[in-house]
Amino acid sequence: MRAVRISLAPVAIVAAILVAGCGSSGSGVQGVTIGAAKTFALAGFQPGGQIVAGRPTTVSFTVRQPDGKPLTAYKTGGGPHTGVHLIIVRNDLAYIIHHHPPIGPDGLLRDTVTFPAPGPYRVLVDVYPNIPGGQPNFQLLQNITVAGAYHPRPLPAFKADQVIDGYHFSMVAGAPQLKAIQAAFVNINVTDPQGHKVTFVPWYGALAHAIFFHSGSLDYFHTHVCGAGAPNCTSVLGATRVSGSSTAPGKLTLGILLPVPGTWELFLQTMLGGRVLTVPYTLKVG
Ligand SMILES: [Cu+2]
Repeated sequence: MRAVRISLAPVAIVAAILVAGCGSSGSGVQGVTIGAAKTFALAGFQPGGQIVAGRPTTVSFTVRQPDGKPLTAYKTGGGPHTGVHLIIVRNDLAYIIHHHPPIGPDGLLRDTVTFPAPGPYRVLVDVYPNIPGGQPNFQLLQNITVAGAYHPRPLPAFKADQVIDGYHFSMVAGAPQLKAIQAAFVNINVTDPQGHKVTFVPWYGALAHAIFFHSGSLDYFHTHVCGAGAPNCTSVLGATRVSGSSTAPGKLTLGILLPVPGTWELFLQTMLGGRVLTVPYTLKVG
């Protein structure tokens, strides 16, 4: 396919102001441009050249602190809320990439990403800094374009039962009734290709990750299901806190907490059979 130059949109220096906890970039945040010297920002984002679909691409950047120096102190330890979460979606939410790249020397983040198809993508960097008394996390954004013809896809209809790689995911009560800012829980039963209840294992500090993007605005939220006693698992939106649980093999209880109404895509991610499986659910939030 023909390569076109990547476009680096000015949204790069838009920082997110932060809702505490696992955090969302809620509506109203993305248009706020803040002087580069006064807040956190992505610095040195690469690639600055063309991106070709299907080809491993090095993505790298640092998080610049308000004083201009790269951030090098990140939260560590158990649970999912550590380091940097690199989450990339195509704007139509047809694809998601979720990595936790290691923090390199001088705070350099570097990862290899293979973009699956052409089109515009949102790169969301969810940062968990180790700043005593500071905010637990915040998000920084970068828009990029992968060369070639973009054929946006409509979101799939909600499906309570889905089979991914032979594993069966069943949202027990069907489509949940959701309201903005109100925490809700859904139960999902998971069986392996032989019909047995699966055993969940931690991946990036959690048994399951629930990543939510708002269709259109690309607002973001993220909740987790953690093992018993795992630290750093609760997500916070304003005054509301939510975390999921898994009380029996094959059973996930997901916490859902979304800042605004509309259509949201939930990407449920869990590692089964040595692979990360992604299960998409299209949710309506009133
Ligand atoms: Cu996660």
